[in-house]
Amino acid sequence: MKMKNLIWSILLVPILIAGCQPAKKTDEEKSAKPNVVVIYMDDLGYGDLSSYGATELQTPNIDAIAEGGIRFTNGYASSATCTPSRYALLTGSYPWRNKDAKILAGSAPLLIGTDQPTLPKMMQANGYHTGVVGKWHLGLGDGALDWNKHITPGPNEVGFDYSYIMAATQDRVPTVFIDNGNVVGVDANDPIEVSYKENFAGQQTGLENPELCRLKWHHGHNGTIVNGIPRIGFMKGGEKAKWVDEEMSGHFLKLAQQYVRDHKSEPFFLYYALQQPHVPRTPNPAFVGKSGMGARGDVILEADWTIGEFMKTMKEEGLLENTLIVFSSDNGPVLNDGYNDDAVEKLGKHKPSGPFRGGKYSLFEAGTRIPFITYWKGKIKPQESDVLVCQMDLMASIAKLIGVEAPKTDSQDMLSALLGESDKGRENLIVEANSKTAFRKGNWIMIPPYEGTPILKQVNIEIGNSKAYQLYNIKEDIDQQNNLATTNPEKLKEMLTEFENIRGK
Ligand code: NG6
Ligand code: CA
Repeated sequence: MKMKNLIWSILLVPILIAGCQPAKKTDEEKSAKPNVVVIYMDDLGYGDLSSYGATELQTPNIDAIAEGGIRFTNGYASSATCTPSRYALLTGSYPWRNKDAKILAGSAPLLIGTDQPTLPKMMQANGYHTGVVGKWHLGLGDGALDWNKHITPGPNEVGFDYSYIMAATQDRVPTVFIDNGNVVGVDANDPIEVSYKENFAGQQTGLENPELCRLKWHHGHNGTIVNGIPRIGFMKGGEKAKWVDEEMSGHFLKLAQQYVRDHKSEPFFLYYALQQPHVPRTPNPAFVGKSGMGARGDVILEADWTIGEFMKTMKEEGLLENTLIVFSSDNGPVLNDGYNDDAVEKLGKHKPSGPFRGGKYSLFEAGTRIPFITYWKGKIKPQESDVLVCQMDLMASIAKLIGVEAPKTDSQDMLSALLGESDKGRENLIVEANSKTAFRKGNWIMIPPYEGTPILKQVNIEIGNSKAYQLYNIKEDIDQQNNLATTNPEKLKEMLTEFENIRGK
């Protein structure tokens, strides 16, 4: 070998070796693809956190996220119930555009079309690993669902590489976990059957055997008894697959932590959907009695602790500086949602709805105005923001964050507001409750006339129905007591016209 070639070879070797090894990510490359974690609660009200004004409950771990990030005071879920809010969060579409986006039975087919754009699909296509842990409630399968076989389509067909879920809610059958489409603990000798129409011969129900229930049903919830708790719907078999309610929170936590550890070296999107404080409220024994407010308070404290543990893992893995964390809830609060669990009796001075009127199921503010926090260590400056934002906007905002074009949906890019770099939010928003809609623009809220009961008696919540138009100035009249529809007809007309332009007549 000539001297010159030898020198070249010596020079080239380290370059070639370096070329074969996976390149270590520079800080710049890392921040170009920050991780995104959505921590999503179920039925947590605006007033349920001490960082949102609660005085009777202390939620230090969620408060720490709020104190280190942005505490939004005008943050909305798109709906006053679970399924439609989650639909909007994951698809960026107003749920009222899809007539099936209502509270789903545990056996309902998948609500999101497999050809529909979704937030996780968008991330997947741009090099992210995507995962969901926790409550799903967006339907599974395509109609003929066999719980004993691989279940598809489901989360894995609409954008999630990894899914570990409960099908619907903690109060609905089947009371089993589903790991990437397969029921955990499924047993061919004890097949699972599920029906929302009729009971299976010989199966005990809350209706016929109330004496077997450790938690008494108040309305609904009188189907199959699992772990002493009567549920919505009927289920047979699957003994080994049934979850232990008191262990659910810890179980989801471990999986969320494991997900983060497994995917820390690649960009990831985690949708961590906790089940608290939805019914049945089944605190782990470590939290029983801790709130003095009964099971509803106890499970909020448990969720707060759980989120603290999750945040510890994020910190230990060095991920906080490179992750946008969004914390929110799918709809407003409810006390008695079908079980006699002392939520009403032990409430004391606590105000789950905060200063707002209504609650879960309501077109009034407390139905959809929920805690909404963004956190990103070192990137987001701690602050409070009164900018109007909706969970539906995460899709377009995250598209901006990761530098891709967002699919065309109702989702609007609010990234600057979510990072605290702008005070410009949505100009308007349509919120939804039980397929009825109301319109917010600026500080005004308009609720069109609706037939139906003004108060949902079973849960004791004003849901917003009235034969007259309702118009409120939410800034001056935070609890919606002064209907200005007749005194300010110009404003009403302006609101109505704009609402109908978006919603259609
Ligand atoms: C209702 C249930 C309620 C709750 C809700 C769904 C009855 C009488 N009430 O139908 O308990 O499960 O559905 O809540 O069955 S959500 O937060 O998932 O939307
Ligand atoms: Ca909910």
